[in-house]
Amino acid sequence: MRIGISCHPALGGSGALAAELGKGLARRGHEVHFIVTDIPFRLGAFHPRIQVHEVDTMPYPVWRTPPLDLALAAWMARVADQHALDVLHVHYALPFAVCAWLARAMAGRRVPVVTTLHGTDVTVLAEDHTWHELIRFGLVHSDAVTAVSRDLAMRTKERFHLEGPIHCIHNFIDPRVFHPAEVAPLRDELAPGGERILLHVSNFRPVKRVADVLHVFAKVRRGMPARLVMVGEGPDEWEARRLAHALGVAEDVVFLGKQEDVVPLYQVADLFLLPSRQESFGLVALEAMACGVPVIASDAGGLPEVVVHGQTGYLRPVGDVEGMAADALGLLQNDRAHRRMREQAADWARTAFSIEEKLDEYERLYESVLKEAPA
Ligand code: GMT
Repeated sequence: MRIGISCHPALGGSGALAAELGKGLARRGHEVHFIVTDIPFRLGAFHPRIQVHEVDTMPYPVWRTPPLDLALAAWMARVADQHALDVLHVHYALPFAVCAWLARAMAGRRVPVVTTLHGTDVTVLAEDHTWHELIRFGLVHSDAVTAVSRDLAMRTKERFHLEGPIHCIHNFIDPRVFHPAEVAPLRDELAPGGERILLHVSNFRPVKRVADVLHVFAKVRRGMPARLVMVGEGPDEWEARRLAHALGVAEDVVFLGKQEDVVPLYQVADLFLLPSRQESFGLVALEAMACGVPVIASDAGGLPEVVVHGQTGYLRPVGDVEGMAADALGLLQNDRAHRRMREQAADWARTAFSIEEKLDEYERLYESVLKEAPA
C-alpha cells in the first residue's frame, strides 16, 4: 500500500507514535509518505520506502502568519495525486483531520482518511467551542477513527455524540529498541553514589502535575538515597526547579531538558513517575516498562490499560503523593520485589503492546476503508 502520514513533528507522543508506525509499515514493504511541517523527530535513519514531504509556504505581507493548515491540505492533496496514495492517516485531530477532509476534496483521486486521536485533542482542545466544532467535523468526515485507548474512545464518543465506531488501537513499542540493558557509565554519572534513580519524562505542561513528581521524590529522598532525573521542557519547568530548591532536594534533581534519545535514560532508571491529571495512554510509561522500569502513575484516563496495578507498577488517585511515595519506597527498599516487578513490566510491555500486532491492526483497518471507499 501507499500510505500518507501527517503528524505533529516536534517532541510529543503522537509524533513519536506516528514515526514508529511509518517505520514499521515501511519495514513491511509499504511505501510511506510523511506530509509534515518538519522531519518527525523519531524518524531516524534513511529508509528507501519512506519519503518526507516538508510543507512550506510563501510569506506575504498581508498575512500576519501564513495559513499553514491550508498549505498542508494542498500538500496532502498533491502528494495523494502524485504518489497515488491509497490512504491518508493523520495523527491528532487538529488540524489534521480537517486538513485531510479538504485534501480529499481537492485530490483528483479518492483517498480514504483515517484519523487517530491521541488525547488532548479530545480532553483539552474540545473544551473550547470553536475547536469542538472543528474536531467533530473532522471526525464525522473521516473514513475511520481510532483512539489510543478504550478510555479515549469512550470519552470521544460521549463528548461528540458520535454514532460511528471508534476503533481502539493501543500504542505500541518496538522491543528491538526499547528493552532492558545495563548502561553502567551513564548510571555512574547520574547516580555516582549508587543511589536509586527515579525518572520523569514529559512536556512539563500543567496536565503532567510536575509538582507532584517533586513532592513524591522529596518523600522518597527522606527515606533513602535517591536521585531524580527530569527529561523534557515546557511551561512548568521553572516552577519545578523552584520547587526542588524549596523542598531541599535540588542537589539530587537533574534537569536534562529535551533529549533526542531517551532509551538509555529509561535503561538506567529504577522507577518511572507519571502522576498526570489526565493521560489518554501514557506512551512514556509503556516505553519505561519495556526497558524494565516499574511505573508509579495516577489512576486516570487510559493509564489503567497500560500499567497493571501491583504487577508492573502502582496506580494511585490523582494528587495522592503520600500513596505514590509509599509505593515507591516500599518497592525500592525490597530488592526481590523490585527485580520481579522489573521483569513483569518488561514482559507485559513486550507481549501486550508489541509493534507487530498493532501494525496488523492498522493494516486491517486500511484494507477495510479501502474496500469501503467508492472509486
Ligand atoms: O497532549 C500531550 O501530552 C501530547 C500528546 C502528544 O501526542 O504528543 O500526548 C498524548 O498522546 C500520546 C501518544 O498517543 C499519549 O501517550 C499521551 O497519553 C497523550 N497525552 C495526554 O493524554 C495528556
